Amino acid sequence: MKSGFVSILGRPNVGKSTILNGIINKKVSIVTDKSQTTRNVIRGIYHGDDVQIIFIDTPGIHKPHAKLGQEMNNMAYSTAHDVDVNILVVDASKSFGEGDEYLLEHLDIKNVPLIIVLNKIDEARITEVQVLKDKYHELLPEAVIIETVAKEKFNLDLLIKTITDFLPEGPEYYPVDMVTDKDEVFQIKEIIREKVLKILKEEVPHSIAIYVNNIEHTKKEAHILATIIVEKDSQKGIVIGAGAKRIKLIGQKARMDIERYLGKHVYLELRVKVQEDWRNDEDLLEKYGYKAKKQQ
Ligand SMILES: Nc1nc2c(ncn2[C@@H]2O[C@H](COP(=O)(O)OP(=O)(O)OP(=O)(O)O)[C@@H](O)[C@H]2O)c(=O)[nH]1
Ligand SMILES: [Mg+2]
Repeated sequence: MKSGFVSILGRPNVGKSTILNGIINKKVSIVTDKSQTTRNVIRGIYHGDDVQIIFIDTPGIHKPHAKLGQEMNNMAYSTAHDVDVNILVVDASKSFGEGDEYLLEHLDIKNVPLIIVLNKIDEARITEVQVLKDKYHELLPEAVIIETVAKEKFNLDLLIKTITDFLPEGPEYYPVDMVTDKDEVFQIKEIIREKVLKILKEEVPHSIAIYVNNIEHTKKEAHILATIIVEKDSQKGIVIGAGAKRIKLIGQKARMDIERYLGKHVYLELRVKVQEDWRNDEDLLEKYGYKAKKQQ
């Protein structure tokens, strides 16, 4: 059988996690319309006919403003070397700019076969796609270029086929029933964070982290206590909302998804806590699971 590791790289919000979920056919990585949704390295395992591909979803590479952002970039950079194939995902509806230059300057993808995925072609003009193709062909002449609409799974089958052609003969690294390397606590944290990202606007989502204090399982139920960490008092008020309406909505939406994920009834209690400037605090970054070296 063929098998190997594939890193999914790119700027924030280009559709990396959507590609992973589309290929795995299961939501292993959260997706929102906000930049910097993914904050960790997340493995998703594709089990095909005589092929196993371990995809590594990564945080979007961006010019960092806090230590958290640096750690997120480092997670992405560090996955690009020890893989069999790199996928560089590009938003085809946007023209090539500073953010793309920043990525190419900082990311070392020279020595590994590269597939450039021009995603969101549903939102791009044919002429714009051609300009991007010419640009990437000039910059990275060895790379294979594929156009996709990840949201509709368009051309993801072609992407799998193209990756498989690059892969060596290898072992089955993961058992067939395993689709991700992330555990229950991680998935629960991410479900809650996704709801916060979706319900809150602009700056606040970047300032939050989720901490799962406790999970108690019985056969039919799970009792979960989790804390939404914010950076400032003012953000605490925003998360809670007038008459606690917003936190209730976050809790309701998260509970429904966690119930689907665990397959049992869930009681979810959410608290909000201010932890000033946690995004620049090494110890707190580690506590909340955002230190690059801890991901390896
Ligand atoms: N129109 C269109 N939207 C897409 C497509 N693929 C993904 N999206 C949307 O783009 C947004 C970002 O998708 P994500 O998968 O979270 O992007 P990401 O690259 O993982 O983002 P980060 O985790 O922040 O780095 C979401 O709103 C998706 O629904 C596509 O092919 N077409
Ligand atoms: Mg993502």
